[in-house]
Amino acid sequence: MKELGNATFENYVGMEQGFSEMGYQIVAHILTLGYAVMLAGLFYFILTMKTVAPRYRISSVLSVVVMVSAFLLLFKQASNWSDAFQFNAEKGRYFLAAGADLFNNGYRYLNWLIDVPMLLFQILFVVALTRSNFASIRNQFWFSGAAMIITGYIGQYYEATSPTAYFIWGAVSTVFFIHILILMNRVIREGKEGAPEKARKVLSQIWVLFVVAWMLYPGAYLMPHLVGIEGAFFSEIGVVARQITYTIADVSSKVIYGVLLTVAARAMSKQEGYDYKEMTA
Ligand code: RET
Repeated sequence: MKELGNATFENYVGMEQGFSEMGYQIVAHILTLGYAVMLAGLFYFILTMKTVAPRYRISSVLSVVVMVSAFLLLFKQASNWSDAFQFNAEKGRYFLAAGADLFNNGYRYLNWLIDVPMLLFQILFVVALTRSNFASIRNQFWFSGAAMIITGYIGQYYEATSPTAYFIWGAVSTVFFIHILILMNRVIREGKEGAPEKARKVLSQIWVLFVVAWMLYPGAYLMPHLVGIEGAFFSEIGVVARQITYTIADVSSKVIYGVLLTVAARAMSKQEGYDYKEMTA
């Protein structure tokens, strides 16, 4: 077990008992679905930009930035998966390929370093803060977002080798995550104050989506332990569950979140006299 160093646990499964055809393919397909949705989202955000008043369009622009970076990352992640494991006809399973790069989730973390500040920022261009200071919230979002990811990135290297380092870095990351949740709750509560009824409803949905989708990431971090480190550590269930969790989280936190913000911005635009439906009728 030592020969793989700080490699993530997907590689340990690939070295020991390997992946079944079904387990391997589910991951390959779900990773492909992930980047396909990002490309589709890219077109959605470009094509719907004009449906909101000019002051809200920066939100769509930020979604476009997120889609492009997520598309590239997930494309890379999918080829990393198919390069890292190779079918062994004798055993009828997929094993670590000789001479190839190991599988690694680290690309994701570095992608979040771009996407997390963008996603947090984005809502500030849709809602109007009543009491809080825009620049202060923005800076706190930046700081805690980056700190949460960098500490988590370091921690994930230890998931197979040092539970202590893994849990300590994970706990530090969680402190920043809680700070982000508190800030976001405040932003949404203030944002609802002057907003029209329809936008208020959508903002409530955004809060629920935000909490659920963002919690999936620490869930995926813990996955090798959630499924039972003794029994399932060397099983593909944890691997498949983790990649499915990441994909649901990515689609929710980037695409659905962006769509809901567009819907909220459209309701606000309408209240301010920018009614796209009427303009094009
Ligand atoms: C880590 C480490 C373990 C503890 C916690 C984490 C939180 C990660 C989050 C990531 C969100 C990513 C998003 C990406 C979108 O592109 C780093 C897994 C709390 C919340 C929204």
